[in-house]
Amino acid sequence: MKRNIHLHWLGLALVAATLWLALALPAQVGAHGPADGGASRSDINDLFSVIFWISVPIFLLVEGLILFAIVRYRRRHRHEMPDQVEGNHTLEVTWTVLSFVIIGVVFALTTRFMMTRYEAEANNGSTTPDLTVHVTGYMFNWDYEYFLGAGEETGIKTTRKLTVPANRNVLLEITSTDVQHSFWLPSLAGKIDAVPGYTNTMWLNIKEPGQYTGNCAEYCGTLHYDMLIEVEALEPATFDTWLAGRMTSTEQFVSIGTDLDTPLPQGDAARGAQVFSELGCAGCHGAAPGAGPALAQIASDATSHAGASAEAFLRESILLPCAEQASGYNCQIMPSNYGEKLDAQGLADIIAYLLAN
Ligand code: HEC
Ligand SMILES: [Cu+2]
Repeated sequence: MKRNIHLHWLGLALVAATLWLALALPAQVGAHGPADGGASRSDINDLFSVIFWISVPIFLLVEGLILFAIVRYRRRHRHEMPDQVEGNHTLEVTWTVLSFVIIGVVFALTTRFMMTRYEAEANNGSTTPDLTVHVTGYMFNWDYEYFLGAGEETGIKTTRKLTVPANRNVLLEITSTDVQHSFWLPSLAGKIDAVPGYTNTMWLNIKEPGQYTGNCAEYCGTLHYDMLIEVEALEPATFDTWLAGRMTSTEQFVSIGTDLDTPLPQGDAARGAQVFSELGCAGCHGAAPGAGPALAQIASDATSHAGASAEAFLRESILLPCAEQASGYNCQIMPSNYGEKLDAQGLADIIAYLLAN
């Protein structure tokens, strides 16, 4: 009997500890909310606060009632049968109606925010963006394509890193080529889904130049954690210089495609390391075998490939992942469009980097 009482206290202590944890954690969630820098962060924060403060009393009430019921209606003696209460129409109708009212209010606030303030604030009253970026998510990286105004081609494309001007209206048109991803920039503008076959939009008007990071917020596969978003917000004038420079180099850009034969220029290993990281190769090819084989030994492996030179082997492995399968791996996992993102120089640089390892 004594032991049972101890167990009761232990149970109560557990419930109390769980409650405390549950109450303490939402504060942490708040700390991850939008911070300075973005267009609509304060709106998102306000919305979060409203919902949070509606939830707090409900949570306390429900958990309090549970505790009350546990204590008040517990079985006190072995043979005692506590009161069996069943049903209460007034209460049931009340909480059903109340829930609907609360959900209705939250729905209305959210819709109002999404329909009006979310877009209008970044838009600064004008309807055309200064820069439009097509954002494409795929397993497991992000591609960006830049347009002036609402859609004038620049030819500029980047992977993983998004470069934008601060204090200007930037419209992101977000989609996906495979599964559902979510474009999340917690310190700038919240998150929005990247859905195949559908385009979602997000406005940015970043007040402070600097580096911002985000991540894919929809679990999409093995390397979901590595779908980083790197945003670099430049002073408008610096951005214009960057843009002009990139446009000139893109004009001369000739993608290598699936060309396995034209001789490559001299590669530069240091630049190759940079391209390797920009294109997200490192996500699959780390120091240890991951989604793809580790490439630390690739120099000697590649040399031992009968018939082909190390360079030819690497070139083929990068441009046509499925041409020659590394055993134990699925070649479909490696994106097959690197030939579109690389020119002869870029490919030569990556190969130089891999061979220098
Ligand atoms: C999403 C994962 C993923 C990414 C990103 C990726 N790879 Fe791969 N890679 C693989 C897989 C899986 C294989 C093994 C299948 C095969 O041989 O095609 C592979 C194979 C290779 C091989 C041949 C290795 C061998 O031992 O045969 C090379 C070289 C290579 N990748 C280079 C690159 C480079 C360079 C990049 C970036 C431009 C890159 N990979 C990006 C997954 C990836
Ligand atoms: Cu993802």
